[in-house]
Amino acid sequence: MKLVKWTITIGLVMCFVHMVLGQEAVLSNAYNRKCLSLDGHWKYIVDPYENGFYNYRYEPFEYQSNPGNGAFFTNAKRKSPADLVEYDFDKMDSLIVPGDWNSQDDKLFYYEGTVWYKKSFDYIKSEESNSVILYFGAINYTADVYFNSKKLGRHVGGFTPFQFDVTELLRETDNYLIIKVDNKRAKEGVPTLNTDWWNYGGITRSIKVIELPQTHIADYTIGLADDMSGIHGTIQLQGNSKARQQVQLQIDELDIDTSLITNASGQVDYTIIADDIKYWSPDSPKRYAITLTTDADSIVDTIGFRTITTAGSDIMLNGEPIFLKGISIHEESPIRGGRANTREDAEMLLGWAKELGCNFVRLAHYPHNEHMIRLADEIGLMIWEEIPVYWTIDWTNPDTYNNAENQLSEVLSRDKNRACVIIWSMANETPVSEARNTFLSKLATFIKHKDSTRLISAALEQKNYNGNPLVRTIEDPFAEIVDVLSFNQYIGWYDGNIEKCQTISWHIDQNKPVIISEFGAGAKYGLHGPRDERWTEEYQEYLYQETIQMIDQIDQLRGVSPWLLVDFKSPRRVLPNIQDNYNRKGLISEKGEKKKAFFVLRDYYNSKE
Ligand code: GCB
Repeated sequence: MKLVKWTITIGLVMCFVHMVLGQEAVLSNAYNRKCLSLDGHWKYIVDPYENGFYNYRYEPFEYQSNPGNGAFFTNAKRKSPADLVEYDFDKMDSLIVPGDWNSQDDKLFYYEGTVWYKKSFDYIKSEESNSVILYFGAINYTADVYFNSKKLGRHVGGFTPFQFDVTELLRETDNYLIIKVDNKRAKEGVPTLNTDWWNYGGITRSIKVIELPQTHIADYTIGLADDMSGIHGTIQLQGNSKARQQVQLQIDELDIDTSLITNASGQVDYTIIADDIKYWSPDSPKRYAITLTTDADSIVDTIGFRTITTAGSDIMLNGEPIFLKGISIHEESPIRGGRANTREDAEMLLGWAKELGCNFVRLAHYPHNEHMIRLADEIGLMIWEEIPVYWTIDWTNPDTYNNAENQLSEVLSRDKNRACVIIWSMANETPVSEARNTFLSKLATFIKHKDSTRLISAALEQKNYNGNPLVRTIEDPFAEIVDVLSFNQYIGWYDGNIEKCQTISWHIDQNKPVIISEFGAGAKYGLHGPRDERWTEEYQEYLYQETIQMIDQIDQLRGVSPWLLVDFKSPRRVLPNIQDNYNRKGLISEKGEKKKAFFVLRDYYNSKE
């Protein structure tokens, strides 16, 4: 028999931290919604001069009432490049979506600019009154989206989901979706001009047509109350009948079957006391099947319950101290190459992390695809998620800030119900300045307000203590704001002297957990030699041995995520026969071959509690 559990409204439980739902949040749990996938072959046109977007005065067509009638155009009121005589998509080749263009067309290997994509499809709604949205997993970097000749809007940011409602525009046959994808780097962008990874362009994640009842479950949170007395969260309906609707929340395994009633704005906050929850952890990634049901709608999810906090210099998972045995990962597909975007890619990458003995992964340097997050949740890997606020961002530009905040907000929308995500990282190796401190503090305030169920951090930089190069410290005002003090360090690699590790000591006076978010050395798989010879596997192996000894002396050390699991493509790494466009700091080559240092780290993790 199911017990109806005790439900309290949020007014009575102000002591519980919670997550705030965003106004413009993307649909919660789109991953599990029935959909028509638009993956597959898309026609494409490469447009380096952006003739499909600008007229010969370099004015965008869509902002003009009469753009002029140059020789290139069939009509002056053109709203989409499909109207351009030369732009005959049907005669063009195809690219596979999801996928980057660089690894699909040799001519586009180095290309940074605009490519137009087009896909046609028929669609018959199952209920005439239903709403239909187009859901985009991610497009790098700027996407101008046109549907049936109408501009839906523009999205900026290469690694997060967004959506448009197309209910009014949809027809039963010959719908066509055209997307201008532009991956040009920009000073004011996030990331900015300069990075150490390949700027893969294209529709890199899936696009779905999702049909929803007119009034539907648009957004929800569900998690463990911070005093662990039960579960709590918020549900938000959208649609004409969202007010005073009944929502049934069921978790069979916990005997929970609770009726909730939305308020006038379609929202309900709830807390349900439950004392028999098995908590999620890497050792036991227990998750519960949940169902939310309304008159018209129903959605299932799989949810782990955990708390993550700090106490002095400890990281506490479910109230117990834990050491984060991690590895950093770029979103690149081993063996196949290009952006990783399938469940199989995630299985390979996270499978290797497990083999290393990891309980934690740092997904660098931008939000990774959702398969990574879902799989980590399932197999028990804690995650550090990060936005591409990397190196030298345009700190004083308000648009740049808004862009960064928007990316953070979109990844939060997507992943807020995943227990495995324990850290939001605001930035990587950003130089201290007033403007940067303000920028990062604002981001931290934003995410803390939206989600106090996770820790925040940033990969900071270390420096000499009192001018002494042998004593290292963290001197950064943002160190006062983060929950976890993380920093990157490459002692023994960029200085070329591994023995230096034996002479370094650490002066860290912040009473916070410390994570070494990066260390590493480049090695070409199969290249052997003495341990002081750069690029050999022996050099990398020795650096790992010495670094582990060095950082183990930091009292507050509570985790490490070395740089990194697999060699990855970067235009900065051009040394012939060694790098060949790859950053070689992987413990595994891009072909899947394990280097000697892999086993050093594995042994260290196996020896750690
Ligand atoms: C870093 C960066 C990372 C680079 C790495 C390197 O500090 O955070 O993006 O790839 O160093 O290999 O130098």
